[in-house]
Amino acid sequence: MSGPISRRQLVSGLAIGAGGLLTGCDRLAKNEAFRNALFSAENMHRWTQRALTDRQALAREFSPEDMSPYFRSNGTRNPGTREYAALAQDKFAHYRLQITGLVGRPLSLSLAQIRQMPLRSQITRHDCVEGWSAIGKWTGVPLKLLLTAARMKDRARYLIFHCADFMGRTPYYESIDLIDAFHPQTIMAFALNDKRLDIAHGAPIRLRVERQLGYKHAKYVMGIEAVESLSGIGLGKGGYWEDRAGYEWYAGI
Ligand SMILES: Nc1nc2c(c(=O)[nH]1)N[C@H]1C(S)=C(S)[C@@H](COP(=O)(O)O)O[C@H]1N2
Ligand SMILES: [Mo]
Repeated sequence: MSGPISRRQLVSGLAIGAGGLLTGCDRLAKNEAFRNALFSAENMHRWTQRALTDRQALAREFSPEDMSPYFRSNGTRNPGTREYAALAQDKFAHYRLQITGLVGRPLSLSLAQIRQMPLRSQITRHDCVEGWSAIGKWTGVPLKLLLTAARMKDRARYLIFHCADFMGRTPYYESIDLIDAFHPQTIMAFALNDKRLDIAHGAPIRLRVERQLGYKHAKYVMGIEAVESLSGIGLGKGGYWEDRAGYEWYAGI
């Protein structure tokens, strides 16, 4: 049901489809009276304002004293493929982040190039569905700068993050919509707690999408692809865990 939202709609503040942001209300909406009141013209306006503001709100940021002494690692701790081992061996000097799909100018960026872009650091709490949290400082380039540099097309609705690791034979991947892609705290992070990202935490670069749960934060990102639809990618549900275990595609916290 999630309604895709274009960048143009976002910018002009018209980003509200019939579905998407109202998903949580399906059950209540079956009650006719409730539904009529809820979807009356004036309430619709209030609702949509509210839903949009909620999605664009910032995740809490912490101070250095709050940082966890130990930041767990979860899922893949080393992709273990020959390709990845070769990249890791020379400290990712030959790594290139590919930005492809619905873009006017596909990019292939080295870590040195990425580090020269305007950067952002944020101390945030990572929450894993498996029941643990950790507070850490992440540094990286805002995703929106990469998308602007690649001249993402108006037709794009989602960003796919292609990862270097496999679960069994299936590659890990994730996806987000444009609200999260342009969110100021959404960064491609190459440092954790002021050190180069280590292999366990997703070296050389990983997504931080601070309003969502841990599994959305793709590690070992090799490519970012702008697409119109999630169908045809993996099993079409927008992520490895969404495809295989029925995890929510939008894992808001
Ligand atoms: N490529 C990839 N990204 C991934 C995973 C993974 O197994 N492979 N695990 C996810 C899960 S469930 C969590 S909680 C976080 C863990 O990040 P960390 O290892 O840096 O703590 O990464 C997420 N991103
Ligand atoms: Mo997780």
